[in-house]
Amino acid sequence: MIELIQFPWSPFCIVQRRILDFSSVRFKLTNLPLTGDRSLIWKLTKERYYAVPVIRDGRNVVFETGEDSQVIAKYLDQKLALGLFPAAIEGEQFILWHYIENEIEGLTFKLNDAYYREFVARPDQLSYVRHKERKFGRGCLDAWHAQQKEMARQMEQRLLPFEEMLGHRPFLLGPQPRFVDFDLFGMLGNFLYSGHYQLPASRPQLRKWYRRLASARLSQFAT
Ligand SMILES: N[C@@H](CCC(=O)N[C@@H](CS)C(=O)NCC(=O)O)C(=O)O
Repeated sequence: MIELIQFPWSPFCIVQRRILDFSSVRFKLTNLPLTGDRSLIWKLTKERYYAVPVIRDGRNVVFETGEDSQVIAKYLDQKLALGLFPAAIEGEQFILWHYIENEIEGLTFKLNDAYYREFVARPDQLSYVRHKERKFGRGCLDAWHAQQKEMARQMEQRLLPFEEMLGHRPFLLGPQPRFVDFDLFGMLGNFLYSGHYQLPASRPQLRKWYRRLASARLSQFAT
């Protein structure tokens, strides 16, 4: 059985989780301890990777090879015949997933992290704070808490192109979901994880799309 090793709130893990749910395949979820103990992944990947998500599928252990790679999604797409990466729209998808994973994710993870105390267990908070501060500087989590309004406003602006696209079709690139739909869904799923936010009221098409994708199944579409 396919196993997804994850943190439940991680945007990139939500992408893969929704893809697996979409496929209706049976899969197992394994949550990593937050305490900085990545030994399960380190061992599985033969000391080549320590981030999440990672997929274990029998003897195959699948993980990203670069910031831009979509190794896991492409593996699941091929194995489960999901039609997420048609060659004819590879270029459009490439441009879009950069925007999604940089311009959108760069705000959404901070908005969620502003509430880390509510979803990271107390004993794990020290390593969480240290991990964030080593990358983003001292006091970053409190600063993100203070800057929520401004960041949410920026996010709303950056979501406008998706709102415009979804005014004309049910999914970002046409009548059925492609990889970029799941990618955006993962970033927004992370944004919504703390329970403190909603998708902006000024983005009604996006809100409808989010609900549509949350329950979409492969069997509804001819790939
Ligand atoms: N581009 C990678 C990014 C993965 C990533 O940044 N994962 C985070 C969690 S959301 C992580 O595990 N970072 C390393 C760490 O926490 O030590 C992907 O798509 O999987």
